[in-house]
Amino acid sequence: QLKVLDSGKRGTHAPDSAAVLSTKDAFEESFVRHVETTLARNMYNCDSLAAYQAASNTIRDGLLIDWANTQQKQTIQDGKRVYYLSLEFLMGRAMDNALINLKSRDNTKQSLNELGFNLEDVIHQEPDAALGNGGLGRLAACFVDSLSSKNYSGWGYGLNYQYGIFKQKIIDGYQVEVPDYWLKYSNPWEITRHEIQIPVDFYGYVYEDHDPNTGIAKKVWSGGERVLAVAVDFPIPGYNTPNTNNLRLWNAKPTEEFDFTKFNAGDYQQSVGAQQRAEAITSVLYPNDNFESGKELRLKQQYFWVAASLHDIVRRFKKQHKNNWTKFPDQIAIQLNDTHPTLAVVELQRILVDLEGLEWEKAWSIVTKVFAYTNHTVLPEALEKWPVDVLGRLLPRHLEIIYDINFFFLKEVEKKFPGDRDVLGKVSIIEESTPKQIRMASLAIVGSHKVNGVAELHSELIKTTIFKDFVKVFGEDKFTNVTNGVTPRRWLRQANPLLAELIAEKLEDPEYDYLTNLGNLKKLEKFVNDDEFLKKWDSIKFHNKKRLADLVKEETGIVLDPTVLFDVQVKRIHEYKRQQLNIFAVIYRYLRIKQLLAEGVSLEEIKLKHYIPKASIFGGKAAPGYYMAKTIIHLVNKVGDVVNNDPAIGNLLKVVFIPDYNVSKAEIITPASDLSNHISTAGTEASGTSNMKFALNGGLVIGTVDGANVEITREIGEENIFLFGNLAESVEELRHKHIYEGVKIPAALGEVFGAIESGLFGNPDEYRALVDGIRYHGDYYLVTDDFDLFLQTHVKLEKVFGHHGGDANDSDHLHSWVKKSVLSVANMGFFSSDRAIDEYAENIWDIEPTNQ
Ligand code: Z16
Repeated sequence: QLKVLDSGKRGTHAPDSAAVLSTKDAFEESFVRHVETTLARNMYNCDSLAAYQAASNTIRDGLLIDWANTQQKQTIQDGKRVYYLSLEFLMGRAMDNALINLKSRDNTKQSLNELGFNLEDVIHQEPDAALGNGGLGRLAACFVDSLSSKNYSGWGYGLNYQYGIFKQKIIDGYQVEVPDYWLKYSNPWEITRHEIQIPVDFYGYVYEDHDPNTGIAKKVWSGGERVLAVAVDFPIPGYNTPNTNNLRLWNAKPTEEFDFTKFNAGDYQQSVGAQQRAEAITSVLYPNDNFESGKELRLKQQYFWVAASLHDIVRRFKKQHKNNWTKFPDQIAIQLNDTHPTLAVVELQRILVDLEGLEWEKAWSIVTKVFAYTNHTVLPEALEKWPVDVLGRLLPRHLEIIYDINFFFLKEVEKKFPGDRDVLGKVSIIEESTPKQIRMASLAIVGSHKVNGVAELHSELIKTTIFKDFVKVFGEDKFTNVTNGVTPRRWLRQANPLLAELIAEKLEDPEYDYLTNLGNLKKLEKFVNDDEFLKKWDSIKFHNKKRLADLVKEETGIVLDPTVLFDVQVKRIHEYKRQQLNIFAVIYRYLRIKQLLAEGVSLEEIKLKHYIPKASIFGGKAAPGYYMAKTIIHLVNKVGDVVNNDPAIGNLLKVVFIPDYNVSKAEIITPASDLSNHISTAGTEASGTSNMKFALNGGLVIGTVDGANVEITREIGEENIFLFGNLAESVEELRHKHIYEGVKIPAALGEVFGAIESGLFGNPDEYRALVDGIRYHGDYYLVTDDFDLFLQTHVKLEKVFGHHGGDANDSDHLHSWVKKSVLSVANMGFFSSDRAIDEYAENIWDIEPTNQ
């Protein structure tokens, strides 16, 4: 034990964020110090990138003190903490968000000005932290923001991928993937905890041993390969509170242990090389959204992350509460974000039984109290299953435990439904297929005390379809709903500062307290007949559209007229999300315009009588191995080439594909939409979260009766949204009909197919799979059933939009469209991720906010 003399200074702290960021002098002093010491540069030789690094290091310094104070406070209060286990955290940029949450944006802007920099330029230097694919990863990012902002004690646990989601380039209309090496310049927001290194084992074998004291037999796993998990922490500031939680992501590092047999055999190079391969585990994020490819490295990532996180959680518990295991579920809740972390259930059981010597039953009752599982999809191709032999080779002891869990579980099921082989087969964790597979969702359900879906419709669907047999076994109460939400700090205040400001003014809320009390938006309703207000509202949308037009010009060279209807669909490209439905309708519109022109109708007359001017704006990434999604991207780009270069069309129609859609681009695109598309085949989109972001920013929605669209409609009123399409309850029958009676192609869609096949958009063979999938292979996503309804809904909504969007003096537009926009925003309070987190806290985690 080292003796340290207490000089009376041990309680001293460096300045916290309030001290560093609330005065210009403090900020500037720290900034200059970071330029000169951290960066080893000087103020004469300081570009925007260096300024970004100096500024973020300054903010980071303050945050770390807030972080330390928070952790100390939380430890003393000794309340329950939630751990959110997610393989993806799609954080985006950190700097602007930190300044907003710390309420230090104005001071920092002025300080940077005095130093000769522009805050916006500096903010744009930061690369996105893109450690996620889409909705699931961004939800995790919104949730950690809400955990801090609502004063909960809650940590995120994930992986620190060296490469995030690939960057998308569009070359000749094709998607090309470029690696995203986001850590090129050192990352000021991450703190590597070199002292926290956790060994994680793989492979090896299991043998039986006896406890030397009791003589009781026990299983011992002797691993064959060891990798170290090193903790990398990201402080998560809350809005308007000192509460600062932690996001801990793991890096894989080789152990220092050495393969001496190889070394002694003179194979030094080989030996070092094998060690170095450990780092591959955390090198790259799997780029699939709603699809599981079943690769062994993915399973390795999952176990590495889960083992390190649980070891960390258990170590922290033991420091406070020794081996008082019955207290464990009172102190700790663990949320499984999808089935990716399901091995955590098995790992905790292994720790308690094999390492801590608890009896199986006692351990299992702790495990099932701790875990809860969120399901995010019903798509069969997204449900994780691991072949028994793959898992057994990588994790031999875990496979035994899974079999034991299944054995005890099926025994209970058998008691409840004696002799019902059918139910047993359906709920078994092991699927008796060739090869045998482990159903991760079944394991997650059996190991959890609550299972939730992410929107009402979805939560009902899982109870009646994929999990219906588990409802029979466990009863209804285990299955619940928590509708998703989004953080209004990033998705309103940060993305749309002008609208956020107008709202603050109207709510007489100069401190922007509504950002953590989003229900207050309701008060906007009373201004809905105030023309001055409506004009201001509309002019902010116009400003945001100009900002997007600038981005589009920069990225694609295409010039958009900001007065036309901006019709947006940005999200991962997937057949179930039906970007193909959208682009087919665009093609139809183009064909009709061409036909009218050919009949001698003038452009002006077409605008007045047939089609209002609009820009169709697409964006999103396709998984690199998803051929059909890539075909859709290609078609959108080729349609754009034809339409945008047709001099007869003018501004009547433009088609844009924005490359590399990501969080920071979403912050520009979302506030600029007049209309956004959420048009998945009914029953396929679990929730959707961009629908919430668009509506919160005053964009109207065209959507199917799917996911959270249903609840958005309930909140904002059906007169303020454009719903269309067949309902989820009809899908099965329609699919059946397609197969047994053939697919009927509506006339309008037939014309579109004809144009594609004529070669109007290049070699028709390129689109063969897309068209034939509909014509000859059953039209699984019901494009034919919803196509005409989609067109009709457009006719209706375009009448409401009118001809002069963006013209503040068009009173028709103001009193129809803009009013709907205001009423949407006023009623979107429910969709704050703060509300979602409160529901998890109360109904699933049983935790209360900490005292601040
Ligand atoms: C994902 O992004 C989602 C589900 C899933 O199983 C896997 C991934 Cl990577 C999405 C859903 O598709 C979307 O509807 C939902 O809003 C989002 O998860 C968050 O719940």
